[in-house]
Amino acid sequence: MTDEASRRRAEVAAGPRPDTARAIGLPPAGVRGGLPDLADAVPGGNEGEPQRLARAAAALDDGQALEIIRVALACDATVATWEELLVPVLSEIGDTYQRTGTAIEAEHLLSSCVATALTDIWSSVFPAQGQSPVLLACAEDEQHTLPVHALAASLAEDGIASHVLAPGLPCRALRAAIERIEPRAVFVWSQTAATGDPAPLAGCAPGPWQLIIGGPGWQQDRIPAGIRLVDKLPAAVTTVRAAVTAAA
Ligand code: B12
Repeated sequence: MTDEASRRRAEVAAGPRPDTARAIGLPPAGVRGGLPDLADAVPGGNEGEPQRLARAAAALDDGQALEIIRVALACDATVATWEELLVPVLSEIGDTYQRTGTAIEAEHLLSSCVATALTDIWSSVFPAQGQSPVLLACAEDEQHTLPVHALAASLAEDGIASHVLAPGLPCRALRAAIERIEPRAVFVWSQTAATGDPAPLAGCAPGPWQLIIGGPGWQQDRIPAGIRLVDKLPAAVTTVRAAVTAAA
């Protein structure tokens, strides 16, 4: 961790800026407000980074939320930040929405902060000379893009550049992109059952590329031959990296 990253982590650990919370009529850190149960419900104790991030999202403090995420990404790899900080808070926001029908505004705010911070990482890496391209996309009509950004950022940390075509990419457009980019690895994400019919992907496999899919939406008993399903971000990184390395 750099000195600057340590300093920013200590500053962020001091908690959300009370002036921001007051300005939008919410109590400051440590006082329940906004979405009262959100920070308390995130597992892992009272005052960890996930709780601070949940509190910032609940207070609609995008500056603080983005800062917490950026500092975490500067201190740890994307995989660790995604699994230990972002997945718990996103999952709790989703659960809160399901339980109460609230938190949609916090969900939108946090999504945009997560996408911004991860895009900063993957968009700064360009394909090395002779490197096989990687294509990452969301299934048709799929609006949940954050796991694709997490994968792109994780690969970028390994020096692997990605073409990111998210959200929802119609299958025929995926096929057209594959033909144009000629990637060695293609990854497609489905978050919900509504976008998780894998049958149309049969038109995109097999080929000289490895087609990899991930996400809880996919109907696992209908996956066409030649397509590989992965269940976690680290497995997705390893599988994409192996496909790229094999092609080099
Ligand atoms: C952020 C979010 C949104 C944002 C997305 C913004 C964006 N740019 O991505 C917005 C606001 C657009 C949105 C919209 C909707 N959403 Co939404 N959303 C979420 C939320 C909070 C996080 C999504 C996410 O990134 N998940 C990824 C991680 C955090 O969660 P996970 O998939 O459970 O992770 C597991 C595995 O997938 C794996 N994993 C995690 N990361 C990775 C990465 C890779 C590469 C791999 C391989 C595996 C992997 O590990 C985890 C543990 O097993 C989820 C809650 C949730 N738990 O997912 C709801 C959730 C997915 N949404 C939901 C719903 C209902 C909707 C809407 C229909 C709401 C509406 N009424 O409009 C729309 C649908 C839009 C569409 N057509 O796609 C439901 C889906 C219910 C279902 N089972 O179908 C959820 C589960 C919330 C809930 N509990 O009700 N959403």
